[in-house]
Amino acid sequence: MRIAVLGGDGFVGWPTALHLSDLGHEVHIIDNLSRRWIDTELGVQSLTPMDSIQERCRIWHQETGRRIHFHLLDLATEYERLKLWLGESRPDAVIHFAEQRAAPYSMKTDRHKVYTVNNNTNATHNLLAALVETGIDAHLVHLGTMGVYGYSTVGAPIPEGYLDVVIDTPNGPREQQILYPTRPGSVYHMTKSLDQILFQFYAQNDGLRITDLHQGIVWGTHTDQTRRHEQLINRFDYDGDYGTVLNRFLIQAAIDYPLTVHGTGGQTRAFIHIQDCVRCIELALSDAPKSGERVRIFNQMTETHRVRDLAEMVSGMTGAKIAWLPNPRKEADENDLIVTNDQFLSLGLQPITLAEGLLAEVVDVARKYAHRIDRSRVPAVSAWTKDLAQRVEHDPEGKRLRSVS
Ligand code: USQ
Repeated sequence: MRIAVLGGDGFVGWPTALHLSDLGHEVHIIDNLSRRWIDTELGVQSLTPMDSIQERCRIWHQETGRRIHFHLLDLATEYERLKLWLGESRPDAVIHFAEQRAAPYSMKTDRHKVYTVNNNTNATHNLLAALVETGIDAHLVHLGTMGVYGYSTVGAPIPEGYLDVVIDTPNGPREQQILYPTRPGSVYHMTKSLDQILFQFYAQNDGLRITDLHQGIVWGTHTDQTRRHEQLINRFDYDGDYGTVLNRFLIQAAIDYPLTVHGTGGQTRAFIHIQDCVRCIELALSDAPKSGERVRIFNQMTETHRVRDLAEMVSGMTGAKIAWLPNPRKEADENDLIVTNDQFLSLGLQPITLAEGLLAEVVDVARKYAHRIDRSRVPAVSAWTKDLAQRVEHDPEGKRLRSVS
């Protein structure tokens, strides 16, 4: 297949591009390199040293003989170029990762909220409009998030996209399936909720074939392909905006930084290893909906964990201390989470679990590159509201001199 990977320079996009190229597909990365610009804005860098996208593609060709093509294009602002590219290249599948993906970044300031909404919503809508206009029958696979549903305790499993409801009508009760209600907990998660509605409309109005993957928090860094050469290495974010919770705990342990648990750490979240992410995308590609069918929605996660249990596990493995910090986010202190993922299991996914010792591998990555960590970028200081900003802990290590009078 000819596959366009939009956002193919990112944390999940890059290993996906490699995985699909390895399977023999013709892969085209489309990316505006915004993630690299955001690193510059924030004054941080990936824990792992990343080469330019062109160099990464060159090394992949050198190692495998396969070519990955790179196109510098901004989906959100360059609609005409996008349409032209799609019309000329006519991909069989389009995988859409090209959105700003950090909840804390999306909540930093009003400017970051505006950027995240403009970028994510326009990117998705431009793509949908261009697919209709060019008449391409490509299967669109979108990286969505479990977080569209929010994280209050429901007491029942979260189904894969659709909820059976019974509606009282004048003629008696009627059964229906509706999109599972969204309840996003950040501006970023809100944009992914808006995406769902855009997909629903374009699938029903224009017969676009769409799969939406509701992914959990990704952990790990290597996949089979990124391991092949040091210069193919994946990015690894550890800073307070882009680092995700388990990867952050692992690098914190590696540099003897207290594990930054928000609140009581009672938040339960869905997780998936990066190797399973790329496998799930392969599986989703092999099971495309037909034109006229509703959007196919998968829960792309393999296990759920409570944040404090993860902190205690990493602490037990490494001896790291735990810092219990005021939560900068507006989220439930404690929640349960039950998620169904039957569709991927039935397609043959064999999940990699935390228990398999892979955590140690990530600690090794963290130790190897620990010299690249800027400790001042570790605290998560982006607050969800002005009130919460008052009590954000900027110094989890307790190193700053404090007044005693
Ligand atoms: N947390 C801590 N300490 C930290 C960092 C986070 O206790 O140092 C807590 C947060 O308060 C939150 C939980 O850990 O309760 C998860 O935070 P996260 O930063 O790991 O994940 P999140 O902001 O939800 O976003 C990440 C990805 C996003 C993806 C999402 C999947 O950045 O792109 O959509 O995970 S999900 O969480 O299932 O919505």
